[in-house]
Amino acid sequence: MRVLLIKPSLSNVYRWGPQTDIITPPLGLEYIAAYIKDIADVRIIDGLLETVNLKAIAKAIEQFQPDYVGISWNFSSQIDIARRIANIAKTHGCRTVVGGWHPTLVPSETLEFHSIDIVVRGEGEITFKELIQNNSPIGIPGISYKKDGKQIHNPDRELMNLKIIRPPARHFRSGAAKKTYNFFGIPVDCMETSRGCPYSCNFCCIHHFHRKKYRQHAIRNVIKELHSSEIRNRATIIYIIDDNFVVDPKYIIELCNAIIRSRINKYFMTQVRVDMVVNHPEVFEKMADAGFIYLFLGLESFSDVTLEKLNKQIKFKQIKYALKILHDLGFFVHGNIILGAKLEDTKQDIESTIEIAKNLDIDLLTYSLLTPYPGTKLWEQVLSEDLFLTRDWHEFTWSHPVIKYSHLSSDDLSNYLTMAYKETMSFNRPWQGLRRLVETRGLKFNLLRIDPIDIFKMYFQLLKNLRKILSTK
Ligand code: B12
Ligand code: SF4
Repeated sequence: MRVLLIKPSLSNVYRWGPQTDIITPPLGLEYIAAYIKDIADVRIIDGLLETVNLKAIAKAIEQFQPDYVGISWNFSSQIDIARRIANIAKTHGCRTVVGGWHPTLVPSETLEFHSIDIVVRGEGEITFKELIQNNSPIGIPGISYKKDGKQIHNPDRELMNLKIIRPPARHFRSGAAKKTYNFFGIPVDCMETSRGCPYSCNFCCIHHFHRKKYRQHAIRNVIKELHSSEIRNRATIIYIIDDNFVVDPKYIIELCNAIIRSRINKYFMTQVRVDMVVNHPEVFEKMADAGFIYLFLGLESFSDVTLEKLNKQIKFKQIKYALKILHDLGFFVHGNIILGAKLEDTKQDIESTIEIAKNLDIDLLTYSLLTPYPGTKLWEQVLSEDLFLTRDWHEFTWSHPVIKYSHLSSDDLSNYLTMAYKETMSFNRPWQGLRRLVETRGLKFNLLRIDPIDIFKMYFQLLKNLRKILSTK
């Protein structure tokens, strides 16, 4: 059995902001590959690589002649590219399977497309393995498929026990891929230590995907993975992709102690919540000691009323306090703001957000527009109040307006998005971050882990990218 796994390009994903310079490995497909490598001849094509386009994909399918083509469709706005790949695979007689966040959110709609045979809902490791083993979708939990023109949705699969999950099969990466994965110019690898999140922000589709459950990997397995040759020999910075890294302070302190004890000497970045910083500063101190340098925080809004409407369970006062704690610990802090986060927002609300952003002591701020996904409270509200401007997934990029507001037009929102970047992206911010990284934790402390050339390279890339954005918008 031959299986080709494809991660489509991000051609229609969020094009704003410096994070477009982050090119990360196809971790989801590498997890899947780990489960089928013993029962199938597997290859992975990563559409993020410069050399990969639809022609190259068609050629690879022609040469490899896979029985199954599996497409990873995480961003809803990848609809065109995901469908075009499925079309190519179908013309070569392959069975097409799509998995990832988008098909999991809307399996029926996904199956309506003529070139898609099977949808794997939720985590794909065991479901896809069983599909390949049985060479049939019948009776396999977690699968939706078509039979005689009718859709069949098998029951959900139980969530996996992450304590015994196999590590991702990173060895499927090509030489070009190894050279490509970078975070602002620094070799990066991705890892996962948990899945899910216990919070319920009203715009976030995580509950639909992970069914309100939060699960952790075994610490000894995380450490083993960090010591694997693919990570040890190539990556300088490890991006822990967990949606919410600090949920269980005890686990994080144990994990950080294990990282320190095992002398991994890598830098780390991840995503965390403001309230955890404020309530558990000791965890963040330990993270700094373990090599965490870059933290992403979903700030979403500076208005307590809006934060409450989003069910974010944080306050503006906590945002400011969290920034101080993190800066005192030497972290580089990246925050994201949702413009128009409240459906009643006025021009004045957005202008005041931009004013506050200008004066906020943070190293990098990015912005997005409120975007609803099925399975969220926001989706239900926008649907019931008939507020969708479009239901075309192509537009669900977080940078296109997709909702009707009472006091804001689509042009207003697009203009404010441009304005927010232009007015608040200051070159001083990342430089301050660099100074802090060097001064606060001490140059010696940081140099233990990273080549100084790398850190300057990272900042240079960050600034170059900011300049590019500012000059083109
Ligand atoms: C890391 C990450 C990023 C990184 C890298 C993204 C990239 N280049 O791929 C960065 C920071 C750049 C990023 C940015 C954004 N992201 Co993001 N990101 C993630 C995150 C946290 C982890 C992805 C990951 O590696 N997961 C780990 C692997 C193991 O899981 P997986 O890929 O989902 O694969 C599993 C299953 O989905 C399934 N599966 C997946 N593919 C396939 C294929 C087959 C054949 C099968 C059988 C199964 C299968 O099986 C796998 C194993 O269980 C996810 C949320 C999440 N927890 O997954 C959001 C997520 C994908 N991001 C999201 C969004 C919205 C964005 C932004 C638009 C946000 C913004 N406002 O800026 C931007 C887009 C910018 C861009 N140009 O990429 C949304 C997408 C929602 C949607 N429906 O479109 C998600 C789901 C977060 C959320 N809860 O809303 N992101
Ligand atoms: S936005 Fe973050 S904190 Fe809120 S539910 Fe999603 S992952 Fe959890």
